[in-house]
Amino acid sequence: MESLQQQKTSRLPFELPVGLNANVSWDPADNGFWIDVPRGRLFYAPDFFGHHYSDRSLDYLLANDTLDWRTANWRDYEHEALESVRFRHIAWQHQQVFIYGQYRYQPRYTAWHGEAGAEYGYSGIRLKPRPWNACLDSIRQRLQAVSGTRFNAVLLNWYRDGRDAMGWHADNEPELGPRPSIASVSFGAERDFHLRSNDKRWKISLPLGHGSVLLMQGAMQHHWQHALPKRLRVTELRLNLTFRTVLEPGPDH
Ligand SMILES: O=C(O)CCC(=O)C(=O)O
Repeated sequence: MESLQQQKTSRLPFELPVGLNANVSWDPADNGFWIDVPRGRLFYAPDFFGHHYSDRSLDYLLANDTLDWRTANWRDYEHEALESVRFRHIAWQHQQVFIYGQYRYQPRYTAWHGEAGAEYGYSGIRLKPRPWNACLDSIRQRLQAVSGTRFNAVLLNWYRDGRDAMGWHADNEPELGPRPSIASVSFGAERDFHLRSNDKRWKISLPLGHGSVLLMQGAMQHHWQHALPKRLRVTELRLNLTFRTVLEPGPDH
């Protein structure tokens, strides 16, 4: 008979498409599943960081000298208004990106931290890193151990509620190299995360909750896309941190 702990851990808490032929193995040391998919590899750990660590991380990442992040209506701080909030540890911004021929505000707030020189660009913006801090560095160390990758930068995304989202894309910018290893950490509200193969044959939907980790490795960014769809029933905020390795300055540097 399986113990309760085994029952909890040995079954993937979401469905993989029939016929995908994914190879799934439970990794007790890191408390997650390694999932080999065609042309890519995932590691999924729904409870990688415990509640205490995850709660403290949320507090740290949103700490500011202006208001209480738990009760503030963050939609009142869109655009330049976000600059009136004095954040202590993270340089949160409401960025405009160039899409479909015009600049538009992103449906989320963002920040970019990392080593000096780890510059990154997408959709017409160029990000210069703010330095590491205690919380980001602590998370980075844990992710480096599980992924075997040395990360030198992190993109932070703050979804104010379920209206904020991210469309289909791949993290395949030249400065991330031919096989980018991406480590994604989520704190706050649980949201669905979608993956689809570039030929649209396969689609995977998985939940990313408070303290979860998802690694995307191998050639995944060149053969799969991912997205965070809107979920209008979600009223709580969520932070997502994707740790990356920037290899060299990009072409439009
Ligand atoms: O919020 C998420 O889980 C997705 C973030 C993402 O796709 C990205 O940073 O490239």
